[in-house]
Amino acid sequence: MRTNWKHNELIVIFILTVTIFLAVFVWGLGLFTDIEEEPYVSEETDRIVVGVSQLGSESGWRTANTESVQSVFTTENGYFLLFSNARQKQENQIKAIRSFISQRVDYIVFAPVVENGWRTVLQEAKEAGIPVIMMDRKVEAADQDLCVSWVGTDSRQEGVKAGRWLEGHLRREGVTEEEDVNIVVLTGTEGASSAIGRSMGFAEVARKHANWKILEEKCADFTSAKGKEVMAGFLRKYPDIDVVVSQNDDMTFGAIEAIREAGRTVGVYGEISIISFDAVHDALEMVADGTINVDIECNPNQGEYLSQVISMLEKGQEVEKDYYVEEDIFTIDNVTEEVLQERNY
Ligand code: GYE
Repeated sequence: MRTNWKHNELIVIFILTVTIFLAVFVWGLGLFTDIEEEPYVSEETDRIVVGVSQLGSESGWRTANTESVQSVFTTENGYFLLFSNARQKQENQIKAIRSFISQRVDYIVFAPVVENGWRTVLQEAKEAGIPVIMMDRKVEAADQDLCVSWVGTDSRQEGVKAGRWLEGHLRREGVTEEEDVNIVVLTGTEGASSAIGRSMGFAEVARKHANWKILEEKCADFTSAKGKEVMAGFLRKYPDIDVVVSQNDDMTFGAIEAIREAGRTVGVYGEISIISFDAVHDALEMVADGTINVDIECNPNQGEYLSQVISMLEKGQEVEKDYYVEEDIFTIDNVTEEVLQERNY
């Protein structure tokens, strides 16, 4: 009889232990749910909470852009930054934005990897009353009214600048309008506003010259590895390339490697002219030594502008729809030692 009791006691102890364990577990889950839904805002009322969705880290330019944002949205400047890197995937950006909304941040800043497909999530932000500011790239025109502002670079104008430089270059080289100029274009991420703008701007100028033959435009994703691969393909297909338009410096580095491996020469003293975009430090060194003919600057330092837009919104002031950062053009003639020293990206 006594042994039976012992057995029952054990069962009761076991059931109690399991119940307590389950209760603690469920309570713990509840805690996590709370963390997801309202973690920061209640504790951070004195600071401006900004959720930033960066599209990835595909290029030197992108790293500089991220650093610019992170150096501005700091505690010392009165901000609390939630930063998320989408690794080139739109679905990751949408997830990040939804999580910013559920955490009830004060502002959302995002660099849209592509133009299309944002309407639903932007509407959700609008309904939650959270202002969204685009950085660097844009969403498609029809959805831009769902964002309060944009800070970035004029990519169409950058394409036009590239075209105008080529016009001047060919004139200086004495190339007549009767001679064919064979051009290949390495484009950035498909559907990205910066790639679309650069193609459009360059095409506007190219259209005016019947002898400019754009042999092919191909996406190389703004990365060095892809730039090399696509350029190697172009070289196999087209024996007579005169000009490479490469929509960012990373692709240019890869393309130059491919050209050299194919036994051809580049730049001011070579056979194939190189037009690049971004003007990061390593590329400017290549402009200075004549490897790259021209680099159309694209300014990644957008953090300051973003913080100014936010402080205007905080004061209830009207903000512009578009804020353009300043940009230059670099050739062997104006990349001085000073320019190289100042370029910290
Ligand atoms: O040129 C490139 C980056 O969208 C302007 O994206 C930006 C471009 C930049 O990966 O290097």
